[in-house]
Parts: sequence; structure tokens; C-alpha cells
Amino acid sequence: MAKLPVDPEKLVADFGPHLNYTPREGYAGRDEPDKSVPTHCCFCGMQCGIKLLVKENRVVGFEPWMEFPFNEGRLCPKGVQRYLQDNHPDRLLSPLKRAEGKGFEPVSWDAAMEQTVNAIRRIQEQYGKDAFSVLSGVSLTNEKSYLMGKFARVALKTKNLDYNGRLCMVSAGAGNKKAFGLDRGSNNYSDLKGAEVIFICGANVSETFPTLTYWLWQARDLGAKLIVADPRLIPLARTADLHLDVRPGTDSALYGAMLKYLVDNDLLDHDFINQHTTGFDATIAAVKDYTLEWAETVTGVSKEKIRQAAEWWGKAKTSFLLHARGIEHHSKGVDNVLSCINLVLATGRIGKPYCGYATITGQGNGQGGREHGHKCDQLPGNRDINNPEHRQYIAGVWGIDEKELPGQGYTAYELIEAIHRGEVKGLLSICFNPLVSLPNNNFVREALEKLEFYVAIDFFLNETARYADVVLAGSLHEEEDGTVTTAEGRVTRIRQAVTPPGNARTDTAIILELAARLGAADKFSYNSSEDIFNELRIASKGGTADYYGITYEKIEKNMGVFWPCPTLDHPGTPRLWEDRKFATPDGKAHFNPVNYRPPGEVTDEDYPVVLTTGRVVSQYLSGTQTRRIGKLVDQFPEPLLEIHPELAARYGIRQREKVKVVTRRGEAEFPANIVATIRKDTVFIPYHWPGRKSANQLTPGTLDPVSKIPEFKVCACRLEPSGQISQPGTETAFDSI
Ligand SMILES: Nc1nc2c(c(=O)[nH]1)N[C@H]1C(S)=C(S)[C@@H](COP(=O)(O)OP(=O)(O)OC[C@H]3O[C@@H](n4cnc5c(=O)[nH]c(N)nc54)[C@H](O)[C@@H]3O)O[C@H]1N2
Ligand SMILES: Nc1nc2c(c(=O)[nH]1)N[C@H]1C(S)=C(S)[C@@H](COP(=O)(O)OP(=O)(O)OC[C@H]3O[C@@H](n4cnc5c(=O)[nH]c(N)nc54)[C@H](O)[C@@H]3O)O[C@H]1N2
Ligand code: SF4
Ligand SMILES: [Mo]
Repeated sequence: MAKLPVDPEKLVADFGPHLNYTPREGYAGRDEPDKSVPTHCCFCGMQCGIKLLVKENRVVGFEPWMEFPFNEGRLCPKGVQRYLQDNHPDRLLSPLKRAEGKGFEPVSWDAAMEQTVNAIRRIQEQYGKDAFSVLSGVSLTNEKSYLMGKFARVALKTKNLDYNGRLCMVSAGAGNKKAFGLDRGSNNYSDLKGAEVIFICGANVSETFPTLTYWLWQARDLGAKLIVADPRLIPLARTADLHLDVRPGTDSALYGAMLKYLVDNDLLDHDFINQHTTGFDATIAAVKDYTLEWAETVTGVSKEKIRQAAEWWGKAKTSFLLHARGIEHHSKGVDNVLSCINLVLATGRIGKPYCGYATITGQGNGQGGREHGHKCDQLPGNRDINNPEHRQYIAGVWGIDEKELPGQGYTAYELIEAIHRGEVKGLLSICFNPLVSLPNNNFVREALEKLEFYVAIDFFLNETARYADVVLAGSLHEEEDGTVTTAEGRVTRIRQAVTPPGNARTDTAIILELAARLGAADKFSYNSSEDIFNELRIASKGGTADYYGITYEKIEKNMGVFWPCPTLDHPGTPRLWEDRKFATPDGKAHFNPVNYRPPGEVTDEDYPVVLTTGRVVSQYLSGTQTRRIGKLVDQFPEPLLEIHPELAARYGIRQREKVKVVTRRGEAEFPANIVATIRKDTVFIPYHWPGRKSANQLTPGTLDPVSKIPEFKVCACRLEPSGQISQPGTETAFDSI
């Protein structure tokens, strides 16, 4: 087992409640702070409110922000310790340039900018505009997400721009747009409190969205039944009324069989189906053969459990369905999402108090960042880059001719393939660590080596940035003003607490200077983040993600505003669809038929075990930030292979024995963590570590045909025990890459 979780008393004794763990010389960390700045956690989509304590332009601690309505001061271990990254010695304090044979050396901003712009110009002149590409990220604020989309299309004039939400939210987004015409969770979470049945599909809420559990406990206290579908008996499932231990990659068979049960037993809302939906007949025709027995064979969940889940779901008067990446990270992620939505629509339980549906957005600004146009197929306001009217409108806002606006480019993983083919020669990345987070990372590494020029903007030298020619020292969440949109759809304010240290700059300042040096200064003249937001409001006006009626002042006054908010006197929309007018062209919610198909890779004689990947509570994404926060590392210092005792016994694997996991892409060794909380045919590896400890050496580049999300949640593997026992804490990844 890993070390025990950190002892809070020891933490306080070591560091004091509000003390930075690397106080610099002459720095009076224990004194009263100069100010307390209400803002939000920089990590997950809950965007918990937090107050940062600032002394001499440094973040030195935090205190709870009790008034912020979602979390009311509560925080998870990452939120509590996030401030410890601020003064980390690895923080980039100056632009860097690759010096042959010497690694990186600091350079002036002028030299770094000039080298970057010259390389962009050369590549675009030699190979065409689209040969230079951009990968962006949604830890960025709405303002920066919008800016990146405009920068790629107007300053670089390239079509090749995509973002890390491609690995995260796109299956949910595509499913929601098909069914509702709009991509946002239908309700804010207060509707959980009062729902009779709560169905959680593929979301490890207690570890990945810890503060959301508070709303679930309140619902349980009021008598809600909790159903959890997950191949692991995750912490939340241990307290659930029903755990559906689904075989990875088979969810649509499970939900399809539940839908058939609702139809066969007439547990349907006929009025809602008749008046407010289309596609019901075709959808139930698709599941007509999905008997409980068939579903048991496909999913591995007993037919009695499936029947029970359908019965509870069907008979409830109020309900809330939530899903996350467990059902979305699949080559049929969109189908899985649609099969969940079909269950919600069949019972008409949406747009009413305590009746809701939502995907749980992952990254900090995973919601806002997927609306403002840094996706390859999207323009601001969640507009479609292929729609002539949408193009015309945005070209007008940006003061360019519609013909100058590039078309649709490659999605993130397709971009890596295009680099391999030699079609794309240059890359700018911001807020993205694709070498760790994309699947099949040996293939990604080869692509990075082929680039003629690569510039990265980050505050740490992440593993991908080590392949860069130039690294531009950017800013942390708390070093710039802006807004984010929480998983609930609430637009809130990020407040600048400190300015970037040393010679680092704000991300916005970097992008604006690059745009100016590329000759687009007139299109990028803003004096503040609020200026950018005010342009975003106009750009989003009339789109499905309409922010026009939201202003900084209104956010301050109301502790956030829920979009859509089309006019200045509009109060915002915490609960969607109360008027039953869906955002589809015909105003109806759309059922979508889902035919079950197997995952991209199934087990066989050579690769007999199912591998799935995901997260642990104390680490975040590619780990760039949380692997630098010592106390979080202590909680989970290294990736372990979760394996059931029976499967372990079949291979003679002992606790903490190093096991080689082999897939068709590669192999990697992990100590075994033998737990009874996982299916007997499945193993699980968390993916927060790089290099030789990266789970993504093993995962496939299979994509969903619609959303182009990679299939992180299922592939086939073989296990080869090594006979060696590993000591806890010795399997860190610092010897990697
Ligand atoms: N601690 C922590 N919190 C985070 C993050 C983090 O990195 N660390 N990241 C944030 C981000 S960006 C995201 S996207 C979210 C992700 O949040 P989650 O989706 O909750 O996290 P995952 O661990 O990726 O996957 C969730 C569950 O899916 C299950 N699963 C695997 N395969 C299947 C399947 O085929 N069907 C079903 N039903 N379940 C399956 C896994 O066992 C796992 O428990 O978390 C956010 N919060
Ligand atoms: N096997 C497997 N792989 C997965 C997943 C999985 O479940 N299994 N999950 C996928 C999912 S859901 C996601 S979201 C992706 C995430 O994958 P990534 O987006 O690549 O992960 P991050 O760690 O967020 O990388 C972001 C980088 O941005 C930097 N950064 C953060 N904030 C800012 C900022 O404000 N400004 C600047 N300039 N830089 C910033 C950080 O320092 C870090 O280096 O991983 C995906 N990969
Ligand atoms: S739940 Fe998410 S937003 Fe809240 S403190 Fe934890 S990581 Fe931060
Ligand atoms: Mo994510």
C-alpha cells in the first residue's frame, strides 16, 4: 500500500495553517496577510470558491469563502493545497530557448518573441498557413479561450487549432447538442437535493469532484436512492443502494436494456414524449432485442440488478442522472451519452424541480472553454465553423472578410497524425501537456520530434514543453483577471491576486504581443480582461451559449450568472427547459437510436484482460501541478495497478509485486495493488504520471467517429508478473523522459 494519507495535525504543526511551504529568505510568512482575495480553485470543474491570502505580492495561504453558494467554504485536498504551487522553485521565471547540447537557457522576451514569429512566418511561407497549428487548454479563463480562437484564426490564419477538452468533454457536448441543441448540464446541483433517484454513470465523484458529494449526501438524507454504474466499487458505490458493476465499454447495452424494460412495463411519460420529443419509435425499435438476459451477458451486470435499476428509475417521480468520463472516454462515447439521455427523456424528468440531467464537466473551465471557439470546428457562442451564417456573424465581430476565416481543422489526436505525415510542421501549445495526456504517447513523442518549430506557453516546464524550441513563461490562474464557467453553467469571476513573478508574463500579454508581431495589432487591442469579455459577449450573442447579458458587475452582484443570459435585464438560467422549448431547430428534445457495438479493442488470447484508466483524488490530470505539491505526492506517490484478488491469484501476483502490463502499443511496469473493489476481468491504472510511468504508453488512438474523443477507458492487455516486490514510494516518475 502507498503511505497513509497525510496527518492533518502534523501538517499544521509543520507548516502552520496558512503558511507557504517554501518561504523565501527574509519573508515574513507568519505575519498577517496584506489581503484576502475571493476567487476560485484552479483545478476541477466544480470551481469551488476560495479566498487566497496575499502578502507582498505572494500567495501565502487561503481561507474558506463561506458565501460562495456551491461549496460554501468546503474544499477537497487539491483545493486546500493548491496554493503550495505558487512559489515552487520550478516556476518558470523567464522565457527559455533550446540551446543545442545544453538544454534550455533563459533569453529576453524580445529574443524569444522574435525567434517565435520568424519561425511561424518561415513555416507558413514555405508550407502554407495551416502548416502551423495551435493546441489550447481549458484551465484557461473564458477570456483566454476566446482569445486563443481568435488568435489562431485572425493572427495566424490557420485552421489547425484544437484543445484539450477534446480528451474530455466532447462526447458529452456532441450528445447534448444532438438531443437538446445545446451543450450544458440541464440543472444546477441544488436540484439534486430532493431527487428520489440519483443515477451516477462512470463518475468517481468522491475522488474527482469531492465537493459535489455534499449535495449527494443531502439528497440521501432526504431519502434518495443512489445507483452507481462503474466497473469499480468506487467510494460512492460503497454507500449506494445499487452498484452496477459494468464491464468497461458496454454501457450502452446496459442503458438500452433499461429503456426496453421501461417500454415493456409502461414506465413512460407519454405526454412528454408525444408533445416535446421526436425519434421515440426509432429509438425503442433499436432496443427491442435488448433483453435483461442479453444485457447480463454483454455487460456482466446481473439481470436482477439491471431490472432493479430500471424499476427504480421508471417508478420515481423525480430523478437526476449524472455521468462523466467513465462512459464518455470511448469510441462510442457519444452513443453512451445518448443512451443515458434516452432514459431521461422516456420518463420526461427534465426541466422541473429535482428532475435533472448533466454531464459533470471535468476541467476548471471545461464548460466555458468549450463554448468560445478554440475547438477546431467551433466559433464563439458555440457556433458552427461550417455554418455560413455563423461565419458571417463572427467575421463581422472580428472585422474581417468571411472568406478570410479558416475552415474546420484537425482534432487534437488527428493533429498529431498530421504532424507524423509531415503535413503540419509547427506548433504553439498553451495549457496542454499532450505527451502525457494523449493516448499512445510513444506515437506522440515521435510527432514532437518531427516538428520544425514548437513553442509552449506554461508556468512549469511540462513534459511536452521539454521538446520545445522556445518556452514562454506564462501565468497561473491567480495572476490574471477573468471569468470561468463552472460545471453547473454558472459564470463566475477569477480575480487577480498577484502579478506574475520574475520575468514571467500573463498569458494574455504574451498572446497579444505575438498577435501584434504577426501584424494583427489592430484586431487585438484590449486594455483589460474585461475588454476581452465584452467582445466575447457580443461574439456569443445569438449563439446557443449566449453570454450577452452577463457583465463583470452582474457577476459580482449575484455571485455568478448562469448562461444562457441573452439580455442585460435577464436573470440567467439555472434550470434549463422549464418552458419545454428545446434549442433544436424544431424546438423538441430528440431521442436518438443507439445500436450497441463493442469497444474498439476487445480481449483475446494474447491480450485477455481489460485495462481501464482514470484518476485518484490527490493528483490532477497530467500531474504537472500536483506532482509538485509534496503533500499530495505523499498521499499517492506513484501509479499502482488495481487488480482483483482472484485475477491476481490466477497470475500468482502478490501485493506490490511489479507487473508488466503489455498492450498492442507498448508496455509499462506498475506495482500491484490488490483490491476487492474492481471487476475480476479488469485492471485500472491512474494516468497522472509521465514517461515510463505513463498509462498512455498503453492506451489506443481509437477515436469516437463523431466526437473524436480517444478511447481511454478500455483496451485489451496482458499481465506479466516480474517476481520483484516494489517498496512504497520508489516508483516515482522523475527518472522518466
Ligand atoms: N482528483 C482529480 N479530480 C479531477 C481530475 C483529476 O485529474 N484528479 N480531473 C478533472 C477532469 S479534467 C475530469 S475529466 C474529471 C473526470 O472525472 P471522472 O470521470 O469521475 O474520472 P475518471 O477516473 O476518469 O473515470 C471515472 C470512472 O469511470 C470508471 N469507468 C471506467 N470504464 C468505464 C466504463 O466503461 N463504464 C463506466 N460506467 N465506468 C467506467 C472508472 O472505474 C472510474 O471510476 O475529473 C476532474 N476532477
Ligand atoms: N489514460 C488517460 N489519459 C487521459 C485521461 C484519462 O482518463 N486516461 N483523461 C483525459 C482528460 S479528461 C483530460 S482533461 C486530459 C488533460 O490533459 P492536459 O490538458 O494535457 O493536462 P494538464 O495537466 O491540465 O496540462 C495542462 C498544462 O497546462 C498548464 N496550465 C494550467 N493552467 C494554466 C494557465 O492558466 N496558463 C498556462 N499557460 N498554462 C496552464 C499546466 O502547468 C500543465 O502543464 O487528459 C486526458 N488523458
Ligand atoms: S472539488 Fe475541484 S474545484 Fe473544488 S477544491 Fe477540489 S479540485 Fe478544487
Ligand atoms: Mo477532463
